[in-house]
Amino acid sequence: MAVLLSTKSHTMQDWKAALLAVDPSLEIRLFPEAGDPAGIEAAVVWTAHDMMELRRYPNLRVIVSMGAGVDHLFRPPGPPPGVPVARLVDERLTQGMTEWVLLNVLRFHRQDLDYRAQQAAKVWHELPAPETSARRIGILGLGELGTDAARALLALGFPVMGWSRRPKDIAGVEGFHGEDGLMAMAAKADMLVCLLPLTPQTRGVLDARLIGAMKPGGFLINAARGGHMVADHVLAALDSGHLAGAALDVFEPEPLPPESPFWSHKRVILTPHAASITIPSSAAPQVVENIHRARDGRALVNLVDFGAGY
Ligand code: NDP
Ligand code: OXD
Repeated sequence: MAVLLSTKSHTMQDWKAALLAVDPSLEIRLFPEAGDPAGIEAAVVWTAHDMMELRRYPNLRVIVSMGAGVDHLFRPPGPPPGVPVARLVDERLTQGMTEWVLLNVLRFHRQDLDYRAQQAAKVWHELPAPETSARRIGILGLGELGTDAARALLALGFPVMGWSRRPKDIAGVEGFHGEDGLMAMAAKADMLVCLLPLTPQTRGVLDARLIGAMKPGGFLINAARGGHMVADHVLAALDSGHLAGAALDVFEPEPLPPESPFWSHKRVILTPHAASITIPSSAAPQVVENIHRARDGRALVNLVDFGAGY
């Protein structure tokens, strides 16, 4: 039985090598050359893959996402009925995200947008010293990524709040949940950081209502999914100055079209869905573990909860 691998062409060979380094006995087929559909037992896929295709494989036992997010797999028609889906929880992916969050929190906290503008205009002018203990950060999503970012920000001395679906108790983090909790957190936040999965419940959460609940002059940081953000609302808040800046890694659609105003907005820091990139050699052991578990009928690790959608 074989493993189907489907990802961006430039990472396909790296993934194949990484999986074979863990288990040299795997037969790996590179999409679209899947061969006999009945011979496929596992599919390791990233966004480009069409779920309709996977319905043609009668012996498929598991689908593994090459990333932490699985929203793309749940777009209609969704995974084939009865086939479990696993996602990645990976130390290096988490570390990469925490670095990206820290980079942007510190960039805004240390008035870097203003200092860059002053540099461009050759202005020598000292701005008031920022106070770390007074810059309150609210994190939407306290999962693998949100919790790690929260701990790193706490270690730097920022007051940290977090919003999750279920109540959570993380030392030093003021917890919120539910719709009221989100608005209460936003009202206290100087910066909001979105690290939520994209589900029907979280789509569009970064909208005028949420941003309007923040104090004027706040910052928005989104590394989750473009679908969390109502783009026009974020742009309007940046243009009015209610938001003093935004660091955005994810968009809908991707790649971001050249005509998007985000590209040239002076208060926007933009990266091309690169906040944290999966490193195949780091992720491969858990992917192979899940292939073995599915083959033996054992419980999967990092199993996606279809009911919750993440
Ligand atoms: P987890 O599943 O570990 O955590 C998700 C968190 O979001 C949990 O705290 C969960 O609450 C919370 N949540 C889910 N739904 C809701 C809701 N309706 N209301 C409030 N809170 C909710 O995910 P990860 O931390 O591993 O990843 C988060 C996302 O980051 C991924 O789904 C992906 O989209 C994105 N990502 C982006 C990358 C990039 O490079 N830009 C790289 C990697 C990931 P609870 O704790 O109660 O379950
Ligand atoms: C992920 C991503 O979900 O890269 O891992 O966005």
